[in-house]
Amino acid sequence: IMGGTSSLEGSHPWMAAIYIGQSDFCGGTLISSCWVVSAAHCFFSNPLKSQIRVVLGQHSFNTTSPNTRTFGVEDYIFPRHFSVFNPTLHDIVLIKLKKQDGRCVKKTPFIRPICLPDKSMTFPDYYCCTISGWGHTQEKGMGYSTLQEAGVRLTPHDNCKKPEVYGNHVTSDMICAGINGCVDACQGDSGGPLACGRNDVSFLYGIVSWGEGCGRSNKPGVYTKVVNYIDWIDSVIKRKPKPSP
Ligand code: 4AZ
Repeated sequence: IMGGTSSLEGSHPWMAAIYIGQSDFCGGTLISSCWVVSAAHCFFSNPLKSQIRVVLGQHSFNTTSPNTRTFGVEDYIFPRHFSVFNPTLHDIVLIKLKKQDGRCVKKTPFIRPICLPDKSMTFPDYYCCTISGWGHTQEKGMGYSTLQEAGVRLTPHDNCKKPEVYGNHVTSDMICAGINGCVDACQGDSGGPLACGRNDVSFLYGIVSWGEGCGRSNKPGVYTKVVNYIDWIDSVIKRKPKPSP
């Protein structure tokens, strides 16, 4: 995260740290007792499940504490249309945690799922949402040890689709955020949440996906638009879908 600040421990209790193989890392978000969502592009090399660890309740990078719980991965599932040849499209993956003594997550003050929006939920242009992660704090920088957070404003879609911004690379399955550079997600933040609040409740509105560099002016961060995938998420995690109006 560029332009952020260190978070207070426990202030992003849905934040997951996902360690893949020997050296890959991504963020993720806990959405129910056994399921974490992240970015599909983090998994596009089809890593062995046995080589993946999901840490919840983590504050400092690569550091366990009495507040952390570490899970193995039972499975990970891409949406039907995800393709490794175009990994910025449909950049969402569902990760099923392995149970430990018959359950996955036991809620604690440091570990609890975020709310999923319903599929008709929208937030207005320029609305201020929150990103968090352990990724680079400069485009040519390093990861940060304590979980960083920052406020970013939602970029109007027409603006993000301008030729001098991203043109047709940005689709209706994406949300842009970050208006004038400086504050942005960066390498290592991929898969983590863009959380937007309503009435003091945080909703998972986007997933850190891509962008040209980090914090460049006219190059906002691009996020997977979670509301477009709610039916798919419901079907995979067998959550009861809300009756549509
Ligand atoms: C990355 O490489 C990455 N500025 C993630 C987010 C952004 C750029 C790059 C957005 O994972």
